[in-house]
Amino acid sequence: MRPILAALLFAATVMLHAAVPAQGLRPPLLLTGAQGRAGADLSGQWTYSRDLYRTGLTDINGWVAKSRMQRYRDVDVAAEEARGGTTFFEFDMERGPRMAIPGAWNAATPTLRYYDGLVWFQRKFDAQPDGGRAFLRFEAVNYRAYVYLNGKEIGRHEGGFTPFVLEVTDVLRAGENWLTVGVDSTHDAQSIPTQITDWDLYGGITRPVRLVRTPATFIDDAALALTGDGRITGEVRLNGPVAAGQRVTVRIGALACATATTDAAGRAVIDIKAPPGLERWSPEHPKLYDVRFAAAGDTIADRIGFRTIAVRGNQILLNGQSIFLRGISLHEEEFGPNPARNITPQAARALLHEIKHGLHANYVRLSHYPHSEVTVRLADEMGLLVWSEIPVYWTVDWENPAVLKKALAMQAETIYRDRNRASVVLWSVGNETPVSPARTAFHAAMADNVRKLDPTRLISAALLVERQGGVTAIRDPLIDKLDVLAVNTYAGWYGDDTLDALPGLTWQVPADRPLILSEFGADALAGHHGMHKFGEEYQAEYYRKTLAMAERIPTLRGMSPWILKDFQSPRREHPVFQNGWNRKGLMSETGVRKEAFGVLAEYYQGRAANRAGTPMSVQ
Ligand code: GCB
Repeated sequence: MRPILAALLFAATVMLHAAVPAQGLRPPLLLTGAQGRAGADLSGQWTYSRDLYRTGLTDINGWVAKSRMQRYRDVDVAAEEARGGTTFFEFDMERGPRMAIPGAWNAATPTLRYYDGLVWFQRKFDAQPDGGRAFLRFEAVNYRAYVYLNGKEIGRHEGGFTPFVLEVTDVLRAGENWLTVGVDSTHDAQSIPTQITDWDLYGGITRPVRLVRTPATFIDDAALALTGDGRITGEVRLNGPVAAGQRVTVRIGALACATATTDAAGRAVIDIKAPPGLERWSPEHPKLYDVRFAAAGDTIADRIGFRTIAVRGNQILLNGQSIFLRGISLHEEEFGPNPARNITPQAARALLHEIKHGLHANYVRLSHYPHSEVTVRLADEMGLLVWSEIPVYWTVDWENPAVLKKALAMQAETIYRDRNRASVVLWSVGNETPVSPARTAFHAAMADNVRKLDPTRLISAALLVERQGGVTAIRDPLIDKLDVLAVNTYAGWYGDDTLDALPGLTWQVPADRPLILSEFGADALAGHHGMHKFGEEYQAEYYRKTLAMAERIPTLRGMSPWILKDFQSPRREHPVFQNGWNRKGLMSETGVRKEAFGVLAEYYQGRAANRAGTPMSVQ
């Protein structure tokens, strides 16, 4: 495209996207700290009913769904049938098969392995009125959720990896309640991501669902962060009839206590000088404080670490000190032959333990979507810095303002969920998106929005690179919006480079910006040996040579090679080596370390002992 035309198109798309309001992205309800509140965990056995043609939502010809198909109806099918008469049903949630929730249906039964569509889930639970308010909080439903309680629709949500909260105070009844959720895993040209990715479908209610009880006026959200100029700032938001004019108290361990008063909107601003004894959170010293927020008779607790993250020239500074990010990428998949994306504390710990103590890493890229809250909290506790991203991956519908709106909403849901997590230092706004004016405007709108929502963290994106001969360069106008540049590079795996050529490749990157290799990797089948593709020795040598190449990039400040563990992907169907698994893991799906694991572990051990940013030799 001619440059002038491209510039005009870019300007037009920026204007188009500028029409999307940056305000109002705060989810209406957050229930920060929900896990510690009264209520009930609705995990367990739910019944389900497949609905490939979506007849429970819409009938043929676009007509209203037939009542005999509406899975969410508040009806005892067996009792109705016993009564006889003309009525009949083509479902019965009560007598349907059962599935453990949370967990993806693809792992639950072979008949659902590649099912991509609508499934209805139902679970009954008992409740008693307590004079307060009641909510349902879903940590993640992949990809669209239609939620009904006692036959009434209470809300919908789109986006497979972020939480949402629905109020059910007026629908909840004393005694037995019927919760029905339609889960549609289908992605389309306007979804995020679209239909094709390099990971598995994982449809379902993949994270916990909780019934949460609160007083009439309650603390909906509370956040605190350490600023670069030595202050602890944040906010507390109340929701309810007496939210305004309330005294708010915030206690940070035994170290500090701050007070403030809510304004007419129920919001109080916290801003105190960081107490002198405040210990900074870092991977080596992951200090978390017990923080209690109290207002209007309500209390919530959190465990919060305090640290600063900044960029100066081509350095990344954690608590003012230059740091090298010794990382690895991770998909949300537990170890085992048939993962269900059910990230229990044990499953998360097994993964992060390998990263922290096996690889000697201090950083993890949680790709390619927001991971479970369990994982992010554990990263706080164990001391791992986190890159967080939403699945604006490869190509989405860049020109469509409705899609941008979805991306902004997902990003906001992630930021509001995780802004108390000291581990999260980088928000990424995209992965390997091909440069075009519309795409750059889309990402620019995302980056501007992230900056507004969270000025305390850094912005990045995993960019594509351009290769000319032996020279790799970043030619992407998006870099103006980023704090940290990041690129994915696969020379020596994809393409024609021999491994011996890798250390000689040169990089043309800005001298005054920090760079991260957000991905590099090669497939190997655990136990398969040889200096050829899919052999463990080839993968190990690929790592040695790529690390040697990386050492020659003077602005390199970190890396997150692809990837800790083999993961399921319908794109990968070599019948000998892959069988539905992307084999770029340093470990097999069941946790067997490949030879390359040791190469990276040794490199990181050396790096950890070395001063940050100093190049070191690779054997
Ligand atoms: C990439 C993608 C990642 C893929 C990987 C691969 O660049 O970001 O999602 O899985 O390459 O294995 O090709």
